[in-house]
Amino acid sequence: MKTALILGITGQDGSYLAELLLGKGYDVHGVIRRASTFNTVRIDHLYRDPHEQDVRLHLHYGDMTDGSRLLTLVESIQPDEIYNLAAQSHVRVSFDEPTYTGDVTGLGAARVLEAVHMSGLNTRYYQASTSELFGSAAPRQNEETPFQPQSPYAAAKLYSYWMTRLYREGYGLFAVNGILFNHESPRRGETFVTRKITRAVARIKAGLEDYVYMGNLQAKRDWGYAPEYVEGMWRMLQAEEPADYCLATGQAYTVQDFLVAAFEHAGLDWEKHVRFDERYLRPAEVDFLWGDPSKAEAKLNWHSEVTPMQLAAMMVEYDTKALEHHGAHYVDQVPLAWWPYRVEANDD
Ligand code: NAP
Ligand code: F7E
Repeated sequence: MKTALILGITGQDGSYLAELLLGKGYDVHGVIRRASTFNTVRIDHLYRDPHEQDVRLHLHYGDMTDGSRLLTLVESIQPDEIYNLAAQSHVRVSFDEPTYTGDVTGLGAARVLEAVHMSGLNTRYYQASTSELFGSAAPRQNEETPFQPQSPYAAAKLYSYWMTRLYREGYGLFAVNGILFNHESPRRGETFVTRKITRAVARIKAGLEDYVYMGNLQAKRDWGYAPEYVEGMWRMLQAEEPADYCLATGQAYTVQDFLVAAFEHAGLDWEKHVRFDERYLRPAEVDFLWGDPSKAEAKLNWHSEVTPMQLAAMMVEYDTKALEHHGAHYVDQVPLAWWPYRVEANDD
């Protein structure tokens, strides 16, 4: 049985990855942050009382800013694989909190890499790199495209990308960068654009709200389905040699395309309900991310199935059901386990 340590286990990707690894028989350790309220809603369905027999999910308090704690965890858990998914991951917020983002998202990765190096273990390391690294570089982007970051978040991720390569090339660590294009799901954080739209559609449809206020609708993104992307992360760590890979659907749409599809799926006219608010603009924008996943397809046999437009429909369905089942005030606390892991592939 292998042992994995997931940093960022309470996030969208961390929760799907924990499910995937538990399903494969791993012992899974996850780091959670101490908070005054419970912040484990995405993994509550996986949690079992530690007093029971054969529990394989273990949670530990820790923080990416606390290097000594990270070293203690690595040395005591002795993981075969570490997935570093922990980050202040919101691009717009990174302009408000640039140095905090640099500390957690950039230096945090260096702390984990150094902990692995100091421990002398043969742990394999996955770094959650991002298509935001490409920034203003012209599409389609792949592993050879030069980076042109456009935000404090992307600059922090650029540092963690290069530290991962440095520990691979300098110290021989099995350390890889997954350069993932946007990936979404019903578990997506509520302030990222897809989930903001699908939650708003559900609430407008239910008569709870009339309008949603949006920023730049002309940005283009390549949106995939998060459970498929965590499978790709795992495949990167099972490869014979460490290497960096892009994961993407290869399809790009504007924010407006996604928005129109979401409203139409609910039978609503988007133009009656969408208003502009400049507070959602960014000091620098990433206009066009469109990924080329050929390398991952050829070397990892990884393929995306769910298209961006199917994703829009799926997320509207989820948010609508969540409102019906749990009411307006409980929409963020619905159990997520019942949502199907995979959807049937339909035409757009
Ligand atoms: P997410 O939902 O925002 O989850 C981020 C995770 O990091 C959460 O578990 C969060 O804990 C944890 N975290 C934040 N600050 C921390 C700190 N100081 N110490 C310890 N943990 C901390 O992000 P995601 O969408 O799952 O993405 C996973 C990773 O992939 C992130 O690194 C993100 O930057 C990167 N990425 C995401 C995408 C995408 O489209 N989703 C694309 C490319 C790369 P709390 O729950 O306590 O906040
Ligand atoms: O914005 C535009 C916004 O916040 C997408 C993170 O997971 O993916 C994510 O970063 C686009 C941008 O994601 C609103 O200006 C318009 O052009 O959903 P988002 P992101 O910035 O692409 C990358 C790959 C990551 O690595 C990040 O961690 O949508 N947009 N109006 C809006 N965006 C938001 N959030 N809210 C709006 O009202």
